Amino acid sequence: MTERTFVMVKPDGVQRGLVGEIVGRLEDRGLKMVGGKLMQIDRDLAEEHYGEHEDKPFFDDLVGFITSGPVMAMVWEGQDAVQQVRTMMGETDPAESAPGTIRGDFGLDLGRNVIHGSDTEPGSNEREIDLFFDEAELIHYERVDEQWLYE
Ligand code: DAT
Ligand code: MG
Repeated sequence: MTERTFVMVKPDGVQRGLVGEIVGRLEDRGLKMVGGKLMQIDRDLAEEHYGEHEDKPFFDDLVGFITSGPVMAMVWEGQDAVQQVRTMMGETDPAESAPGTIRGDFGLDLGRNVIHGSDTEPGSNEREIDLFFDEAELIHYERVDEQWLYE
């Protein structure tokens, strides 16, 4: 099923110069970027984005971290995009993520795990996309290799 997912290179990933590497991996896989912007998240947006975690002990640190510097917010589209990006990201904790995954290749610490991707809970992807992007910011186009990516 063709679907969209929200992906964000977190402040650690931006500061470490990993935006290009991460975009490249998603592009190489065949996923299509349909929206993207470098942005500084404010506290309100951070708290809403991570609302499911508001009662967790790490919530304040998480909000502090995600607002600590620019992030690269993106929307990616493709077949089973939500699950495929989650698989490419690895586990939440980089220490438990396999080599070859983004978190397994570029992180060591749970609180500095480089990338966010929507989870597979139905509706999570669209909720996050709506939170960060206006519909007009999402571009509809075909990539020239799509006929070779999909049967
Ligand atoms: P994910 O980012 O893999 O979807 P999540 O939604 O459970 O993971 O948590 C959101 C972020 O919060 C995660 O990327 C890192 C941080 N986090 C999660 N669990 C944590 C914990 N036990 N201690 C500290 N930070 C945590
Ligand atoms: Mg999550």
